[in-house]
Amino acid sequence: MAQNIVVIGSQWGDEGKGKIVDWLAEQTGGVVRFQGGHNAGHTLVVGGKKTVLRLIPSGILHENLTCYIGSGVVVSPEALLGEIDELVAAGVKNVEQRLKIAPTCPLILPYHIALDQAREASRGAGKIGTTGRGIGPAYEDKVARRSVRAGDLADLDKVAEKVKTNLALYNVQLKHLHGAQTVDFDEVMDKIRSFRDRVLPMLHDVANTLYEKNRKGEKLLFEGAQGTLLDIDYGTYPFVTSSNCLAGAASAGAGVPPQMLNYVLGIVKAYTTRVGSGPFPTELFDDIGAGLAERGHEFGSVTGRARRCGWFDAAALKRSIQINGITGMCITKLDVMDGMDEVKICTGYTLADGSHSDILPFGADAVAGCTPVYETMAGWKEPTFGVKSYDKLPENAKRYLKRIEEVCGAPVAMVSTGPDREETIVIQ
Ligand code: 2SA
Ligand code: MG
Repeated sequence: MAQNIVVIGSQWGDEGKGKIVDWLAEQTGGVVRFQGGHNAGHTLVVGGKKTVLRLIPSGILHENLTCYIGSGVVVSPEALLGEIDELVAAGVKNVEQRLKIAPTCPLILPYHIALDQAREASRGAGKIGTTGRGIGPAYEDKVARRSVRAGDLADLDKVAEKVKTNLALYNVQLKHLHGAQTVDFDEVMDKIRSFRDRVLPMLHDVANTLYEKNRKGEKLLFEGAQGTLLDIDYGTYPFVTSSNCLAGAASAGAGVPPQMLNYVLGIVKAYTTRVGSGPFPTELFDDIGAGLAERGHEFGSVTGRARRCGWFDAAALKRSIQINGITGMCITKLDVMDGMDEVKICTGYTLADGSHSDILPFGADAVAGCTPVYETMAGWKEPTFGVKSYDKLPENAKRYLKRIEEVCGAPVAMVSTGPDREETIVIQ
């Protein structure tokens, strides 16, 4: 029987999903993105060569594999074509032919980007720290039922009508609410005309193809973006992204029945990072945090922003394991913790009212009131970098992984010990 895997971020994103998706993709009949947009930054290293994917699924480097963008993704045609051109320039073959996009995907157009950036500027100190890619406004249009969807590109008159209506609404906001530059109708339409002929041939009934592939026994890989704690419903709202980043979102976002999601692989960084604003209970402001940032090269792969670093938060992971139904965890970047004298795991919090919780609460205000309760363990001096079998890991690293399993309540199925495809340990 086919076993389809959903790969999701279990923390605040940047857990290393891209590498794992690329690694697992080989044995599948397709990789599917189901939410987010080009705010994602999925880094793959193959044979020492680094590729950062933003919108295109992390299976595209496998030359015979078809990749799918499901309806839950907001698509910037400009970013998409730019990314395709970069891949082709790097020698990846038939990218455009191997990419299938659901016609129901809402498009990100220039006014979404203008709004995202103008709103962030107006928020001042309360800014969310968005990637400025227009993601939030594009999802707003979807929910408000006024998106220009990919399939609309077939009818330029219809597109023009929608763009006109949307600009009437947004230019007032841009000008009067934010004192920002308005967006010109003709410029938007010129842009749409410039990418239309390349986008239309990629449109495809993704839901039907995935269903049929599954029926024939082909395995599918669903690739999440961002992470559970950035989920629009269950994350540290309002410091979240504008989509559901949970495993369950793969069903609606790809257009497949939930029974098709057989295994949920939660990607879990061995410590914690966050980029953008919002509460982060285990954040470190000292040399230990700076050391993790430096050794882990913790900079946003889309925006280049420095990521905040902290200890492993098992109480946050517990939440993530419950709401995603994580079957197994893949622990990444364990090597970044090599050489530390001691390591800490947050097992719960003292809440603002003095009570104790062993699971992360919902929403930014409650999370901001969490003071972490730590367990301290001895670190390991021996390098784990590039280790390819579990037995060869240092004893203290194994103890750390075991303790994570116990506190979080899910098994460690894989360990990643370096950025390259090969630097991966499979446990079960
Ligand atoms: P947005 O742009 O509306 O989705 O931003 C809202 C919040 O979601 C966070 N967010 C991310 N967090 C981690 N990684 C992301 N992708 C890039 C990366 C980010 C980058 O892989 O490094 O390059 O800066 C990502 N995308 C969105 C964002 O920081 C806001 O907190
Ligand atoms: Mg990333």
